[in-house]
This record gives sequence, C-alpha cells and structure tokens, in this order.
Amino acid sequence: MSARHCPTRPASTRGLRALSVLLAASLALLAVGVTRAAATCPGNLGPAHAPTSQFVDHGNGTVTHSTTGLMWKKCYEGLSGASCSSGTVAQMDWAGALQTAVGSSFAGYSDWRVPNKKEIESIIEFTCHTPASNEAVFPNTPGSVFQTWTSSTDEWAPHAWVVYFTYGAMGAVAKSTSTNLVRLVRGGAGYDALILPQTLHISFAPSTLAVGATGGVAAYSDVPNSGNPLLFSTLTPAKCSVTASTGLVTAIAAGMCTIAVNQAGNSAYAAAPQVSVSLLVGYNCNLDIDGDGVVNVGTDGLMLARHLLGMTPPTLYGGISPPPNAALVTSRMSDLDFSNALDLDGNGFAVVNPDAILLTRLLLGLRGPALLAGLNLSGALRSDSTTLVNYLNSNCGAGLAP
Ligand SMILES: [Ca+2]
Ligand SMILES: [Ca+2]
Repeated sequence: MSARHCPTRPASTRGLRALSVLLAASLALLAVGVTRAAATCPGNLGPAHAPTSQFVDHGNGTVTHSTTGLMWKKCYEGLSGASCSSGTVAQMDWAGALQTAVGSSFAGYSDWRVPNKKEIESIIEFTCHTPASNEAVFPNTPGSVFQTWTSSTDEWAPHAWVVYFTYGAMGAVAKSTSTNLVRLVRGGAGYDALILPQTLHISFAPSTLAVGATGGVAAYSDVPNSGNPLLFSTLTPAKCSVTASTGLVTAIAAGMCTIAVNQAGNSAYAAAPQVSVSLLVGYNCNLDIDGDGVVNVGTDGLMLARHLLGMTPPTLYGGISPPPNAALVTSRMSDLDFSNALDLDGNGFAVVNPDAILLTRLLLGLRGPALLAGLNLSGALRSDSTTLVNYLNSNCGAGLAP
C-alpha cells in the first residue's frame, strides 16, 4: 500500500458494499437530520492535510483551495448560511447528485459538478476524524457514517465511489439504491493532470554529536506523496557522512554538519524541494577554563559554577590567583554555551542544580550515591557516576578517574 492511503481506514470494497446495504437500511429508519459533532484531531498524526491557511474564503459560501485551484461550496447541498446550519442536508442517489450539480447556479456559477475521487481526497483532513474534515472551512460536515458522493464510477459500473467522512475512508456503493450527501466543486480545470507538491520535514535530536559518534536524522514527507524513498545526503562531507537510505549520521570532525533529504517525484507528484538540518559535531568542550593544563575544582570548577549562576568577568574569576586569561575564559565559556556541553545530566538545560553541582562533586572525586545525593535527576539522560565520568572524559577531555 502506498503511503498515500495510510491515514485512511483501509476497507475492502466488498466490505464497504456490505456496509452500504446496512447504511441504506439505517437511512430508511432515520426520518430527519444528520448527527454532527466537532471533529476530533488527536494531534499526533502529522501536519494537517487541508489546513485553513490553504483556503481563500470568498464570503459568498465558496472557498478556493490554493493547492489545487478548486473552488468548493462550503455547505453540503440542502444546507446554507455561514455555518451551514440552516436547512436539512440533502440525500440523493448518484444520478440525483449529478443532476443537482448541473442545475446549480450557486454564487453565480453554472459549472458546478460532483467532485471526482481525486478532487474530494484533496479536502479530506486525514489528521482528524468524526469528521475527517476541516470544520473551519467546511462547517457542519456530518461526523456520523453518512457518505459523500464522488463522480467516479467504480470498476463495477453500477457502483460509484463515496467518502465516509467519519474517518476519511473511501468505498463504492450502489448508484441507484444508495442515497448520499453531495458537496459541489467547480473550476480547477485539469486538476487530474496537476502535479502535486511534496513537502519534506527533517530533524535531528539532540543537536550535537561527538566526533566519531553516530546518530539518526529523522525525516518524513507529508501525506499524500509519491511513496518514493527519502534519500539523505551530507552537504558537509568533511564534517559528517550519512547513510542515504536510513539517515544514520557519522560525525567525522568538529564543526557544523548539515544533512539534506530529497524525495523524487513521479507522474503525479513533483520532486520535493530539498530540506536540511544542521548539527554541531564535537562538543567544543574544554573544562580547563584557565588553560593551565589541568581541570581543578578550586579554579576551573569554581568559574564553571559561577558561569552557570550567571556571573560574568571580572566577578567570574574573583579571588582566583593568578588571574586567568580573560579572553581564554570568555572563549571557553562561549564554546560551552554554544554546545550546551555543561548540561551534564542531558535534560536539555545547563543549570546550577543539578549540572554545576554534579560537575563540582565529580571534580571533588565524589562517585556513586554521594555524587547523586539530594539531586533530582528525573528526565536525565545521564544519571550515574560511570555515564557522567565517561561523558566528561570523552567529550571534554576532563581526565576524571572512574
Ligand atoms: Ca585548569
Ligand atoms: Ca541539565
């Protein structure tokens, strides 16, 4: 199955046909109205497929979708008003739907039609359900199991395709015996031949990688897309390499590493514009702040703790004798800040408690429970003696004893 259909609820055509029989029976029992409810958008299904920003509302009951050029009627047939809350939604068979489109002169246009499969798919909001529709653009889309006609005939001619806006799934139902809802579209001539855009996203967390270490770049393409593989490449081969198919980065040398991702197009989709992410290779971490060749708690450790307390020169090195080289201190602190290397516990923030306390205790030789006593290390990546010592020794040349 292509990624294009992943967010929908796959259902066999046979199953949908069976469902349609049940639906037809249920519809016969329903005298009035359609249950409508606010859409549920769980927020973990990626970016919106048909966000409000893509639509221009003409203020006359029509909207134009900028990505397709199609003009849609905001309300289902039978409904009207700014929130589509007036009237009763119309249900009709397939022929009735086509005739309704031909007979419509809504907003002064005479070329309304029933959307084909591809056209209506472009407004299904795959990140929401009940209904799978952007209600800011298409208010009062029924959230129950009611079906919306397309003009597309199934390979079995007595059936045509419908959308179940409950979950955005599509299926085929009988043209003559099934009565369904109608949403009209116009314009966008040649939409079937349009090459659709693909949009890539890329990220890397954390934003740093030690020399020689590996880490995975994450990327995805908005759905729907061509289904072609995402291919990674390095834009800084001297700093890092990357496995084209997996995005696994290997850090080579200190500096900024930039990884790009591409996705080829096909007959329906344009090649995606390349996107990239940068990460810092090497921690630029040197705890020998005064540059005397040793990391000492009374000088380097004191200045590091004061730095995390927000102190700046000359108070930063007050009382330290001989006075350290101011330019060197500033440069090392700047490197440490840039790489966030003083975030010893790895929770994302370099702060006094617990990072400066951990550093001071490590420099004092505390290990095991004494190192961690009284500290809250929830959310920490590094929370034991061995891991912390290894981190400072391998990334910052701290030379700490185990
Ligand atoms: Ca030192
Ligand atoms: Ca921290």
